[in-house]
Amino acid sequence: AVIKRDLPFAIMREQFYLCYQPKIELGSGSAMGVETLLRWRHPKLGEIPPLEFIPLAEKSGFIFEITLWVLEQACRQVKEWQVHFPQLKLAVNLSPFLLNRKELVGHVIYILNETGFAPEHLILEVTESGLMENIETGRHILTELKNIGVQVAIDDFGTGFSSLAYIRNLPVSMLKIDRSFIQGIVENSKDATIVDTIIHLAKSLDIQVLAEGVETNHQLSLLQQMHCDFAQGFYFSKSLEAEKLKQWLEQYN
Ligand code: G
Ligand code: G
Ligand code: NA
Ligand code: MN
Repeated sequence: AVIKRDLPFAIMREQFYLCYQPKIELGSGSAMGVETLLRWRHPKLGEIPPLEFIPLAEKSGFIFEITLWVLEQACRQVKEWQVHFPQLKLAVNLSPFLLNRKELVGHVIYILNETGFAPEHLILEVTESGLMENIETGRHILTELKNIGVQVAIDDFGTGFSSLAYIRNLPVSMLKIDRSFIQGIVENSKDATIVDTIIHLAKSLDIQVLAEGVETNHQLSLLQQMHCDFAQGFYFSKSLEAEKLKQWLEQYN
């Protein structure tokens, strides 16, 4: 109840902050970009996980304001990092509830202009299940985003009952294979087959593919053998606060 009561004030009271997790290009081994993840530090309750407050924000509609806040902050931050790491892309999670907000694209354009962030360096991540539930309006917004140069990635791919035949007709530039499949690829040959198949099909559709939740060297080498394009996970780094992430970039590259 406190969470619900205080959520609408969290931006104004400066209780939100962002963490960033790096994404690695497996071919070159270099950092391709970062995914930003929202954190809420409540003065009484401490750290409140997004899984607790994002659903509330979605119900109340406050997710719209939160997402724009995240986008603006992260664009400013990554723009700073791009001075030293010009290739760096920024990925922001987009709640499926926003796929039917027609004003969204106008706000995205406004924030890109205001921060001077290149649209080609922005990736918006939409979960597979969220997209499938809002397929018609989703298609419309994704097309508009593509037209302004923003990339769209399908998050948690493999969990949402879509087919690649469906994805083929959406303006999507990357699939993020859900970490539940990556977890098992070393021990479980079925998981390995699923991952290998997703990678092959994505490539044949000219869509980039990223493995989520990579935790071990063994998983990484399998993914390299499968010619996966990108990876993300604790093996490289957990999500870090801005200052720490900057240090990570400096040491990694
Ligand atoms: O890193 P973490 O435990 O915080 O992420 C938990 C979940 O919260 C993930 O599914 C992630 O996509 C989601 N999440 C984190 N930040 C945001 C955000 O800014 N917007 C939305 N919609 N979801 C987010
Ligand atoms: O749904 P989304 O992919 O946006 O969620 C990001 C979530 O995945 C965050 O909670 C983040 O902490 C978690 N995460 C990122 N990398 C790893 C990993 O290597 N292993 C595990 N178990 N979780 C991870
Ligand atoms: Na994500
Ligand atoms: Mn995911």
